[in-house]
Amino acid sequence: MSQEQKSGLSRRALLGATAGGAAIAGAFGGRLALTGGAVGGLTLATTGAALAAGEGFNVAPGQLDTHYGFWSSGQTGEMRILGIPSMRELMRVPVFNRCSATGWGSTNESLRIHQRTMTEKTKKQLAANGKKIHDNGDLHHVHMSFTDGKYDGKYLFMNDKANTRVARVRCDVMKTDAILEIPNAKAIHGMRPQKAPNTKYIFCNGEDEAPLVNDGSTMTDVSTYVNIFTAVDAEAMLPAWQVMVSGNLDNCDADYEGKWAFSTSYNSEMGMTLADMTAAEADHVVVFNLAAIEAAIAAGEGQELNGVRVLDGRKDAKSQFTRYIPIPNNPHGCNMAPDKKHLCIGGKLSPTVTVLDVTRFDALFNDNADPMTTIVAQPELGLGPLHTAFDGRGFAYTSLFLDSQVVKWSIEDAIKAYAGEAVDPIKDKVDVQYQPGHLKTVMGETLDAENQWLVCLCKFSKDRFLNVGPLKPENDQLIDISGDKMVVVHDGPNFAEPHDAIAVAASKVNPVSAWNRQDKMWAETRAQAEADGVNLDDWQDMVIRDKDDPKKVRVYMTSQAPSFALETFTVKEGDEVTVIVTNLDDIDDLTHGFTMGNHGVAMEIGPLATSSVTFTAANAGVYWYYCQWFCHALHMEMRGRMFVEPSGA
Ligand code: CUK
Ligand code: CUA
Ligand code: CA
Repeated sequence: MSQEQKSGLSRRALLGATAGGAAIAGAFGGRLALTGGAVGGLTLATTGAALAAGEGFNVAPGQLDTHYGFWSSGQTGEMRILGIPSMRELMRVPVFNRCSATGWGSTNESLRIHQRTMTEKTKKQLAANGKKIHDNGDLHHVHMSFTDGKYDGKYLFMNDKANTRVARVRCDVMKTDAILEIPNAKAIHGMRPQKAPNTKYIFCNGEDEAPLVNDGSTMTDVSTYVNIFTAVDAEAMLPAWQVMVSGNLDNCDADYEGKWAFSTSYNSEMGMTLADMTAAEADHVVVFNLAAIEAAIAAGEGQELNGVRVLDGRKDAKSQFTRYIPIPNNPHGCNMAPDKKHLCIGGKLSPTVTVLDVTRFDALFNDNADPMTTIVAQPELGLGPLHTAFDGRGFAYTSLFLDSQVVKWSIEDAIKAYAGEAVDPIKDKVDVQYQPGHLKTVMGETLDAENQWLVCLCKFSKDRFLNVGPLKPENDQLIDISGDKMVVVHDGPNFAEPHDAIAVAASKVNPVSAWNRQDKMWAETRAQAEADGVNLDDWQDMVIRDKDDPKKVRVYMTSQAPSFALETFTVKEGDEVTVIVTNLDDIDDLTHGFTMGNHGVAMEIGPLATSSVTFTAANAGVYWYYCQWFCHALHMEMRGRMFVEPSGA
């Protein structure tokens, strides 16, 4: 047996243990071994068929893709833009991470966005560690803003599970323009925009349980723990309201009428150990009644905590804010179908997807109807169903983590089968490589669902690419779903760890090629320039020492290929230096950079943009600065010197 086969088998065994939990390890163990063998054997056959059928995905050099793919990056903390169907990576947009190329996380403009809503606790935590911002994030979900159930091309929203944040990216410039640290909640995981009538709210699931006032006064008494669902005002990027729930919160979605949000919970047990979290036969989906919540918020109900009004939607409170629908053990995915009616809940530890009819949710609140009456189907699809995607023909596609497959099934037939008719809802299964998490049809989370492509985001790639060491890439696969049979047509290696993606028709997204000089991104920098008597829209080559704080020096310079307006500038040892660069080139694709040698300072300045960065010049001497983005035949010559005079001088 080769080394690869050995490591593959041992990882499968490990997966069985971690994914299934102690209680079900035995049940999955036998099946897993079979799956491992089957997948290995089928790989070649699948690939062969794909190469023959996969014409449409091949986008020739110079040709443009038909769709944008907006990818999460998990623990890398950025957002990525891919082209579909080519699966070419087009751009990385730093969000929660620091970026060496663009200076995100070190420019003053990005630091302001990072610090806008930072809590005092976070500031204290960071300061104690000599930092100004968190430089990591765990970005699982990217979603676009909606108008009337369709993408409107305005914003992209994304979560940070690691540091309890939500961020927004502007689609006109594809830059992060707001980061919100959500108070009271812990670990924002599932996150979705309201679909209709438009994206007024971003719904955010707090996954981790903690005392509501988490100040150490109660720690081991789990009865004091809560989980919090947050609605964020999408325009202001501030919390609108919060609801305490029973159990924890995993994934969420919203309906197409603008009435409900809903979240899965895998820990209705409020267990603190794996055994406890998987102990109950059923967990639940929480349904949030937006009208009832808004009325209560308007009436000033609940309690104010850290600037947010918090309502009690826990089971014991018997409120009109929430209802709880039982779902088999530890559900995961929460996906609203574009038929406006059916909500699909991935079973994870159960081989089923539970289909809920959201038009029956009114009765849950108005008549206290039995929650089970909202369940209209529960097809058994395979092992480890996680997420479900939809096309425009009534088919659903569910990822089977443990089976390493995608299953195509008919929602209508699943409903018939649940009602007792002898019909098999499963239409096709295809092997994917390997262990899929999210999967996405093109436009499938909107009323414009299409029928051509499915992207399947596999957690492992194992033997699909050249070996790059113990850490392997993930594998995003493109599947042609236009025919009766699904065909895997492309492998796309990807770095840690894209959980989720959306695919958006190119016509919906219209980014600019040069910045607007009045852009709000550098509004504060502009205000400072005005106070310094500097016109940021004109040629600048000025060094200004602050009148009130003579340790502070501001260095203004324009950049125009291939030179900076300042070839030298002089400061004193110990000065706090702010360099403000405006790129006067308005030519397509002409980005400059500013890197100060040996100071850990680097940033991007896009066409007509202004960027600034602040550092302390701690050591006397000569330091070269240079443009780090290739801009001209004389790009190497685009450099200058900073003279740092000894402090005694
Ligand atoms: S979760 Cu990652 S595979 Cu964070 Cu969307 Cu399901
Ligand atoms: Cu400017 Cu390189
Ligand atoms: Ca559970």
